[in-house]
Amino acid sequence: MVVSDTAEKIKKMEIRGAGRIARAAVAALMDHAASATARDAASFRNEMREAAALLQGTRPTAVSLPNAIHRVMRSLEGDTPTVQELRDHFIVACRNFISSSEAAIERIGAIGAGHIQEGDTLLTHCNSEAALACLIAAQRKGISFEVYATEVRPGNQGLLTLKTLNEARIPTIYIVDSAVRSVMREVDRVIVGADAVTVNGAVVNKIGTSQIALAAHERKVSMMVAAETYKFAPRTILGEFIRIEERGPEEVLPAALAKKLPYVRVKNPVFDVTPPEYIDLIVTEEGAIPPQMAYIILRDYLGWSTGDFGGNSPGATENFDV
Ligand code: RUB
Repeated sequence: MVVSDTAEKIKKMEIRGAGRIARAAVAALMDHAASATARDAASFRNEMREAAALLQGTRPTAVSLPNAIHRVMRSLEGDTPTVQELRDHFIVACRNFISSSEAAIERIGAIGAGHIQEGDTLLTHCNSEAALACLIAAQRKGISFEVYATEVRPGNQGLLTLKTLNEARIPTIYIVDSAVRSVMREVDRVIVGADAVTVNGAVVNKIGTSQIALAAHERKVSMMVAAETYKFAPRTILGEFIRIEERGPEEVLPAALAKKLPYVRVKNPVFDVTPPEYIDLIVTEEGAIPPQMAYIILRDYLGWSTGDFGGNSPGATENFDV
């Protein structure tokens, strides 16, 4: 697909969910590389940088997006004599990213299923393919359980979750977001995905996740997060915050109605931050870890350290210098 089309789809949330956004961006870069017209390596790199910047500017919160782009853009580093070689190298990197991302979901499903027990009642929020992979893998293992799925105002991503759970024949109860605390006494564990995981183990996910975590904490219900390691945010090592996306007011209040309410203003943050104290486990493709181990994932599995961020270093997630 053309890069600008993919960028538009991500912006409009026709392509959504942190993992899908990352794979779609990399697939678009791969197509772009295949059809790039540049005649020399330097112009090819420039063309790819421009495309990468366009994609990266689409949604600010999902760290999977800059991390994925950074990973494939890194393959353009070094001395490669011809455009064709550079292109081939880049396309292989893109294919590798996409297949490793898919494999990560499968592995997370297998690990997460090990934490779901016969007769459990789970609760999930938004639409996370990593969280759903755990539920589907548990179902395939023959474990019987039921799931509360939230509506997810204002985007209604809960409907996508219902569809997937129904297709997998998993008994599901649909609730409005504000019913979470009322049903929490019947819940054994909460399972959600992540758009970003910070170095101290805080999880950024769909708005409402932190309220769910609070309600779970109050009732000592286990809070599990399913997240591929490329959702861990390297720049939080420096104390940098994850930017929380705010979307337009019309997603919450129709414009025609808003016009009649001149004293009313809408605030529409679409993600929130759950502190590590309210999270029991983060299930990654490298294993299930307590949130306090997030730094170990960044340092030992992903190879980041504070020294990677100086000046023009390739460590900067928004830096396409190659
Ligand atoms: C999606 C959302 C999902 C995470 C994880 O928000 O918050 O829980 O992205 O999803 P939006 P996945 O609909 O605004 O993109 O596990 O599929 O990466």
